[in-house]
Amino acid sequence: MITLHHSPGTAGMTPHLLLLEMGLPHRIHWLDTRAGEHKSPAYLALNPSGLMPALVDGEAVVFETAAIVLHLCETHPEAGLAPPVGDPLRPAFLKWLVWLSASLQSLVPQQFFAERLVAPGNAAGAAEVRAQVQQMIAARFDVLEAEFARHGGPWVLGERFSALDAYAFMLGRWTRAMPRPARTLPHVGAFLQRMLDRPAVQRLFEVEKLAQPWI
Ligand SMILES: N[C@@H](CCC(=O)N[C@@H](CS)C(=O)NCC(=O)O)C(=O)O
Repeated sequence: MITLHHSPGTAGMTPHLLLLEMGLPHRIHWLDTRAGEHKSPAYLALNPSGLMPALVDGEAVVFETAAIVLHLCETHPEAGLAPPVGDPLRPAFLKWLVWLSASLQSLVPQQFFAERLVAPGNAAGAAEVRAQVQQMIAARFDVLEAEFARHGGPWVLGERFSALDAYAFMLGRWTRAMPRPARTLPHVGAFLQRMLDRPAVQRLFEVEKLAQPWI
């Protein structure tokens, strides 16, 4: 049985959505973040960074969202959520997977927790960092918008639905309260709406008990 260690609405949404899309039996261990469970010795034994998510699949313990995505896609190729090695779309899949993680997701905590990047009590500095990072995130979404405009397809890879769509959906959702939400972009906004129609996404919101607005 696969166990996903997760907290509603956080980065584990991507693997959670993939588990639902793939129809894989799994259980979720909801981390009690208010009690600091993600910093507890038991959780640090799974993810020494004390960050969510972590996935336990038999003997395998996987942390980092992108690594979990790859693990699920590679151990369940029958789900068809990643182009296999040799497929002409494989390089694009790898490129966008790493881009979503390294070039986009990595910016988001910096705007949610801008206080961590300045000296204690420097509220003005934190506000400045937050505003700058929000602009950087908006610029990264412009890159994704341009990719959708270039290929003209409904999904990140064009005509093929893939695990990238789960990841891009979560990141787009995270901008919903930022000055320039991803939903306001013509192509990315339409993509986010399209994702909301998927039964697995509806189930995701139900299981995670997330309130509107969803994107
Ligand atoms: N690169 C990591 C980032 C994970 C991450 O930052 N998770 C956040 C929730 S979205 C977290 O655990 N935050 C708790 C903290 O910063 O203490 C991944 O993709 O798994």
